[in-house]
Amino acid sequence: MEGVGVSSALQWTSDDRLQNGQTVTVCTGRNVTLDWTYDTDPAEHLVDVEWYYKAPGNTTETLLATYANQQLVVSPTARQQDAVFVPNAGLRLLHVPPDYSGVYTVKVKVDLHGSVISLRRSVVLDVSDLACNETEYEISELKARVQKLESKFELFTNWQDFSFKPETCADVQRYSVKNGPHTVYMKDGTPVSVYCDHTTESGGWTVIQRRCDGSVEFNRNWFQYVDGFGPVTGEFWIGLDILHHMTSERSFQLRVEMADFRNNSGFAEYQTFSVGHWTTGYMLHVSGYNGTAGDCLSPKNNNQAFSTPDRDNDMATAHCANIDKAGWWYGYCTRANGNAPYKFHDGESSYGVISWPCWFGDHRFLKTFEMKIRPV
Ligand SMILES: [Ca+2]
Repeated sequence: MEGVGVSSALQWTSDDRLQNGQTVTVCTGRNVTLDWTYDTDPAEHLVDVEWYYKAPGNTTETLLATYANQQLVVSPTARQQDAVFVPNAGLRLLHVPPDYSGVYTVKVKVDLHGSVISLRRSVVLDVSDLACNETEYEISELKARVQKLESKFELFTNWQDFSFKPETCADVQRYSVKNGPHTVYMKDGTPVSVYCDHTTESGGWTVIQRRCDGSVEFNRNWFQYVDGFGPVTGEFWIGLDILHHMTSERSFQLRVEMADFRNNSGFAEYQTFSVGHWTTGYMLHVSGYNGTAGDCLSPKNNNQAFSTPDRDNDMATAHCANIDKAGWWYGYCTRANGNAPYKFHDGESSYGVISWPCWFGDHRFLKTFEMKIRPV
């Protein structure tokens, strides 16, 4: 006995993808998959699967293929030689010509306790003309162009692989405004990891020094101050050698930012900033003050060589860097120094702490201190 099935066991699982009687449009020469699948109950036994084709305006169905006893037999009368029959129970047509248009039907028969139940599903295939093909072609061309642009953009954002080599954070700002570590390159091609501040005053700042939590020892020798130390995301000194190379290529401005333990913050900006060659003792050149914290740098530190606790290049009889336990451009032992030992609480001292006495006229401990530069 055969009936058109209302079997609770036989379920078409592809209904959400391909509705019975649905029209599927495909461009000439393309592939199309009519993706039916079915699911049988363990009590059911698959009898066979048959695929049919009916040309438009025709009432006769042509058998394309049969699957039974785990064997697929493609009908010799079927001209759909470019078809792939999937036993469960899809049909894939390759490089369809226009006369592949028509109704495609799959019929599945199962035996349930001696009763044969069959279920049919049909799809109307509409093979479109060449214009559609051209549109498809244009779309695929556009997709290819987008892919190319995407890969270029990826290269651009991973600029280590790109020919553009930024020399400062102002160059980095051309393609990334993300605050944080970035690699820049010295003129000789040496890569240097720096911290970029793209938030303050239009950004583009290369941070050259930071104090914020006392986590890094700044009582260091000459060569350590020359090479730099500390992580750029925390407390660090960028290094005199890098400072010299960077600031000798272009004109730079300097911004010094600070905050105390009493919730005050201030800044000192200098329109010109450069660090000399090592033969000058990495001499500081700074001028053109503007800011809220007072000019604590240009009057006494301009044109001074750098000194460290193990190297006295200052003008004083005393060894200022040794007293302060910090490297700085000392002239006489002035007390404005961002590299002196960090204090973890509010207070005042006449020497030996990070301070900027021009700000409030006292030697209060500073909670944070940051120096950054950018090309003018
Ligand atoms: Ca001295």
